[in-house]
Amino acid sequence: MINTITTAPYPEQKPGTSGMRKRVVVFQQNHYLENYIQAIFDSIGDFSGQTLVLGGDGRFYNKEAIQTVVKMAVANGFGKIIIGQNGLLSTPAVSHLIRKNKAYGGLVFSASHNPGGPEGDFGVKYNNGSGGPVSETINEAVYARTLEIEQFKILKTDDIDLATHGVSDMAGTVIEVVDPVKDYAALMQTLFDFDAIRALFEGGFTLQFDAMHAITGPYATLILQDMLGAAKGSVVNGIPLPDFGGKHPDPNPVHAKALCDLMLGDEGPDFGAASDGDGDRNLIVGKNQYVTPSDSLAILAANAHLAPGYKGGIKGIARSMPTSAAADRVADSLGIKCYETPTGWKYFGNLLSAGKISICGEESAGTGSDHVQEKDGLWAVLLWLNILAKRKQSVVEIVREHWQTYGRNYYSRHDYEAVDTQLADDLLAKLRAKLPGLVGQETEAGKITYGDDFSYDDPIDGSHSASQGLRIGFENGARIVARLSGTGTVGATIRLYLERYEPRDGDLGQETQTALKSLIALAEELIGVKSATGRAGPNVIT
Ligand code: VG1
Ligand code: CO
Repeated sequence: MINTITTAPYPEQKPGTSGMRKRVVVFQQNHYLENYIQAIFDSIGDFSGQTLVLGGDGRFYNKEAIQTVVKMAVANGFGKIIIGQNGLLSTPAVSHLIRKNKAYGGLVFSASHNPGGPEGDFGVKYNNGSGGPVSETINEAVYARTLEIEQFKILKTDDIDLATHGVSDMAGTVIEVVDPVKDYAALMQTLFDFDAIRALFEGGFTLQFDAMHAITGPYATLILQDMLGAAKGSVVNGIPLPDFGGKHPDPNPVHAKALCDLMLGDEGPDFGAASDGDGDRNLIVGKNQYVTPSDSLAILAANAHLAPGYKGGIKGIARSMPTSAAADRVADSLGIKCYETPTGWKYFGNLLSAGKISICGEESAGTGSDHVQEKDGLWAVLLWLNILAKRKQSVVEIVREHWQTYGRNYYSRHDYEAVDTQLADDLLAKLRAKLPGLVGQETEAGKITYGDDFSYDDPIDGSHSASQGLRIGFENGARIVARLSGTGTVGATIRLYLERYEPRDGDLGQETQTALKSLIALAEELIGVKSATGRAGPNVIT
């Protein structure tokens, strides 16, 4: 029986950079999840009889959310619902299942790299039929709907069995529980030279993949160990846990410190990698060589033709604005275009669909291609392995050679987390006001040539996105970028992005923070995050 239940709006259900993220306790409020899901269903057009994909990263509240949303999706008229077994699906796997099954869309239950558990975060993101996150316009429509919602629809019925594969019926809607990994693994086989990677492992190449007790455990175990022959035990923290073992499933040198430490010195494996809560991010680290995500994007783009899926070359590249310009240099040398978009994967969607780009990425450890419409952590790891297998060089050799060819973009991001929201807004407002006056100034970091608030006009649909980050650019290619995070759940996170370009005849071997010293000092002088917050430094440096 379909119930129409009366409800009242929650005023703050605003989607951020990547869906809506809140504390679990917020989601557990009466009808909170139901309101948001109904607001989505009310804003995405006519899906009656169509297919919906559902899955999440296994964090606390994932299964409860799925049980509720299945009943709502049935009551709202979907014809078929595809769900990952035990409610599990990585973000890229959701994207693939939407595309493969020509679904109307899909819902991902995750707060990505944010911690989980009863005290942690939960999130919901809706992806459309192309498999990618919906545009800002739809997000705004969903938000507007949350403010006026009065009722939601739900079927009154028993919970479904999420543990067993198979097809069942719920009030005329087909419910299919699928293996979360199988279709995704088959897609990877079409893109990469599995024989070459298998031969690499047979030759004694070693790897450690840290799944951080998040969603990629089962994917990495099947693909890397069972299909490609990496030694048993190469995948660590491979069992998804509702609280990720109490840690942040954020693959960066701070939260994946154990892996990064292991890679220092000569005793560790040849290759290290990690992924985040929902499996869309990647950390790449070679023996004694951390690869910045911006460099990784550039290196993958320059070498993609070595993998069967990209053997004809790539059509174009895109990177988010704060991501270093390393990829631009590769695009130049390939004679293709590099697009600069605002932060967030949704801005790549139109370029991917229109066939303008094949590869895209962000400084926040996200890289992906037109194989799905999401960033894809394991995809990046497999492309790296494919390149290593073909080039028969180590990570450090490949990175150094890349810098010799293209020059080096020294790059770092400094995050100040849980800053008072008003204070953070004020600091950025003050900087915004200063920007025009900075142009033409000579500083220790070089001459400032522009200062603006980044805005973006989508080349495909013409939509305009304003206020996407404050930029200060220098004659020598250096940049300081400041923006507020749109994924945090406590106060504001100020992100400072620092970049300096050293041409190939320059000194390419400096330590990153040292190379960026004058930019770091100038950023503090201009923005004053440390002095205003009274902090000694950033919480996280990547
Ligand atoms: C962060 C990253 C951004 C990424 C987003 C979602 O957003 O900076 O590059 O797309 O997270 O990633 P923000 O607004 O906090 O800077 V994930 O792995 O959460 O889907
Ligand atoms: Co993620």
